[in-house]
Amino acid sequence: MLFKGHTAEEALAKVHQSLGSSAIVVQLKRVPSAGVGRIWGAMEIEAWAQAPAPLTPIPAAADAPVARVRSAPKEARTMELLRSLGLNEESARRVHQSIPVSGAALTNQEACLQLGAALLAAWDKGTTRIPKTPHRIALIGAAGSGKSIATAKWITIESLRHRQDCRIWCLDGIVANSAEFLSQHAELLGIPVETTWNPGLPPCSREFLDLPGWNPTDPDVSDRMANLLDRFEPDCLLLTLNAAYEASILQNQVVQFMPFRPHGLFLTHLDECQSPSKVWDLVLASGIAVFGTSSGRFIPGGFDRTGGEAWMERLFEQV
Ligand SMILES: Nc1nc2c(ncn2[C@@H]2O[C@H](COP(=O)(O)OP(=O)(O)OP(=O)(O)O)[C@@H](O)[C@H]2O)c(=O)[nH]1
Ligand SMILES: [Mg+2]
Repeated sequence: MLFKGHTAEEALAKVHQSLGSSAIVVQLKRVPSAGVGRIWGAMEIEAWAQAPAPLTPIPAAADAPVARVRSAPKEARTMELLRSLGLNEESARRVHQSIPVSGAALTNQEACLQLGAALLAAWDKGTTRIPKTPHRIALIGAAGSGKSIATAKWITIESLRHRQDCRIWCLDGIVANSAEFLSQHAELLGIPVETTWNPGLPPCSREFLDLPGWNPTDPDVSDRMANLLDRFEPDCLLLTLNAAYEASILQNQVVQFMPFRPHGLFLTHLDECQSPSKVWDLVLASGIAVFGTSSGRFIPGGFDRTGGEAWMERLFEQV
């Protein structure tokens, strides 16, 4: 049977409502919306699902609850698969918990589909605060994470490919913003660069804020940055992470920058590391999705907006 929803979560809720929590999703794909949303490119999720095969009773141990014994084959296969995907224990636990408990024994393919659906649902949930077309963009993160290079790529694309009028604010934190190359690059493109905050300027269709990186454990510098962000009022605030860093360092940066309430993640240095499990670990831990990626120093090359499906395919290619 076919079920549709605006998000994977919504489509799956309909599947479970109609076929029960042990329904097996056999295919999940994103398709152009059937309604008027198609005009502006809206997408929806199609889920093909079937009712589970009737259970063959499994003799239960005298002291074990029946439901647990019945779900054991599925539980074991799902956890086994999650580990083989390279996700860390915390992510595996989160994904596992989000899959409805079912007594049906699953084939590998069915278990993969259940997992894929759960991962996409988590990704979609993490995109709710990311606008489709951002207007006021700020990349924040630790020093040297690749914010200014990514911003230079982004303004080039907005200005030359999309013909948008852009402005860039290159502001100092407590330390001076040393991204000279960004100002020079913007000037080459004819994009105005502001180095002091001036709210009286007429708005542009795309405004970018470039700040030097900082360590959020320093309260003074964090206050200053929070103040600048409050004034700029970004509709797209992205925590920028160097994907080539150790997973534990990245997880730590996510925790430290969460109080700034980023809308999404932006990953740089994809030319040096493309580990899909690392990306999923970050999305699952932060609860926010990856808005885009940047790979390499060359401007404007290697700037991409990839969605959850692409990262899911990369994850499953490893198995
Ligand atoms: N290989 C590679 N190098 C990169 C990438 N992005 C940035 N870099 C390099 O990383 C260094 C830091 O990049 P920036 O864009 O200046 O980093 P930043 O986050 O703006 O740094 P601060 O403003 O000092 O916090 C530079 O030497 C860049 O050339 C990337 O995707 N791949
Ligand atoms: Mg910079």
